[in-house]
Amino acid sequence: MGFEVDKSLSEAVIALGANLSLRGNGPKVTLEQSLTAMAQAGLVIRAKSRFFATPCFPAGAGPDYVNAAVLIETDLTPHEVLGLLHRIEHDFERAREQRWGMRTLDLDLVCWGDLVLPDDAEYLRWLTLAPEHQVKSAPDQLILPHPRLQDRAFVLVPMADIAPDWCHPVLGRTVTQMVAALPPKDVAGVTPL
Ligand code: PH2
Ligand code: MG
Ligand code: MG
Repeated sequence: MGFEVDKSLSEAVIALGANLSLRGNGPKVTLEQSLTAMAQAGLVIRAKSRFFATPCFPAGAGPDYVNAAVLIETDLTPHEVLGLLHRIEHDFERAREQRWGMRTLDLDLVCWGDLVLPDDAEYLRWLTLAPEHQVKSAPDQLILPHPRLQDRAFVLVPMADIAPDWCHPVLGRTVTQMVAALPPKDVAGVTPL
């Protein structure tokens, strides 16, 4: 019986980011506070990465970010967790204005075990979206794993702290392998605080 309870729990990774101060606090304090908010909302935080300073993407679009990642355990559904993350972002005065714009707090659900959402075909469409379209179109539904995960040192390097062996269900590569495939200067730019 105990096994059934365990099976209903899922492990997921949330990427945290911020590059604007809020209520007199810098991004690192905001990220710490958001972890408390997540725990209060019932997410069990199994592992927490270091905090990193990372150059803004796209380059020049704003101040450097602080990024981190956490491994959570929950019996909620991915959509329920997404709703909870949006509520916390809202509490931290996150305004959803500009794509890749500056932000007081960004909480992204980046993967959920080996789940692929919404389905394989739609996932592949987002995965292979040409860079010029990436700038303009944002998915209006939950896509898992995050379709740009493999490109971003500011997501993968923190993830390597907490889930180095997680294997991307479509690309078939572990976090460690995806970090190794990034341009070395991208990885070097992600510096522990
Ligand atoms: N998030 C973005 C856009 N650009 N750049 C860095 N360094 N870190 C981020 O978390 C980040 C970004 C959109 O969510
Ligand atoms: Mg986001
Ligand atoms: Mg983001």
